[in-house]
This record gives sequence, structure tokens and C-alpha cells, in this order.
Amino acid sequence: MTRLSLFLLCLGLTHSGNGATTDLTFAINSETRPLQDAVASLMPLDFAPPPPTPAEVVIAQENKEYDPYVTVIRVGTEAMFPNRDNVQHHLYSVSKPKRFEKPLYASGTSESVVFEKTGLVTLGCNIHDWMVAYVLVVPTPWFVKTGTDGVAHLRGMPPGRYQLEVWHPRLSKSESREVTLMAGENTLEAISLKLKPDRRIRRAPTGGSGGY
Ligand SMILES: [Cu+2]
Repeated sequence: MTRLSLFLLCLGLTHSGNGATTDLTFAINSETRPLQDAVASLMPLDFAPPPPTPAEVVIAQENKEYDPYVTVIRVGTEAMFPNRDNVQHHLYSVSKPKRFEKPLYASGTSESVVFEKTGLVTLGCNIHDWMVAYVLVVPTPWFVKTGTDGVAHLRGMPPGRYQLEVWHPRLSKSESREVTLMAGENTLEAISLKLKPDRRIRRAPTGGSGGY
């Protein structure tokens, strides 16, 4: 048997043996506007989540910003932190789930960090005060971050009861509720969040005498 036909056979077994899966779609808004960079995750309540699969996560320093601003990962995931600038960065976190600091003193260097505990990790840079990013470490493989359309679309969960958590950097406390997913498509009413003001440090004007 060729490797391909074995692979197809396995796929077939998974589909027929495991039964139905579910999809969940809903909008996340701030007041009535679609909200970008919100995170939704689904933790199963009646069974353990499946074992982790390898994930490639990159949080770059580029143009003296972190890219992306918000990252969501499953607990145990390793993230790479490449410095793509021709200036130095010194990234750090003093957040409880993961305290670390990584001096990235040379352009083109990269460091990795493993996030072993769930929770919110806030990243800063000792050299550039305005550089901030968030890593939300979740206990489940089912999560999504919204784009500009504010739509959360989660796929492939087995039917059943889940704890739905919705988070955003400008939320005081994440929103949590229980949802029951039926086989096939599921939709929820839009979730409207009340956000705190954006207190990010304003970036120093570029140009002038070079800076760092
Ligand atoms: Cu920096």
C-alpha cells in the first residue's frame, strides 16, 4: 500500500469513526462596530481536549513594533521572536504565567519562549516603551482571533458543552458563558463588549536625530 492510500484510508476512518463535528460563528463588537484582535476560545466541559499538534508561532519585532499585536496559543506552545529590525530590542514579560527577558541585540537574531502556563502574558521592550503585545495562552486547541470584520469562526469541535471565553486587550475581564454545540453549523447572537480606553503609550515621532 502506498503512503498516500494509507493516508486516505486514515482520513476515511477518522471521518466515519468520529462522527459529527461542529462549527461556531458569531460577531464580536465594540458597541456596534466590528472588533479586531478579540480572542474567542472554547474549552470542552465533558471531555478532555485532543492532544496538541505542532504549531508555528512567530512574534516579530519589525519597524519597532511587535507583529502581531495579539497572539493566542495553546498552553505548551513555543513561540519564536525574531528581530527583523536593524536596531536592538530587549523584550520582556513580568506577567505571572511567563516571566522572561530576551535581549535581542542584533538584527536577524531570534529567540524562542515556551509558554507552559495558561493566562495572559504582556510583552514589552526595555528599549522602546511603546512596544507592547499580548500572548493569551489557552488550555484548548479551539481558538480564534478576529480580523477587521470582527467575526469569530471556530471549526471542527465535537458536539457538546463548552465554556466560551472572549477576551480583548481593552477588556477588564474576559466574558465567559456556556454554550452547547450541535452537529453542523452553530451561530450565536453578536457579543458586544464594553472596552476600556486605549492607554497605549504613543510612539515617539520618527525621523530627527536617529534615536535608538
Ligand atoms: Cu524594542
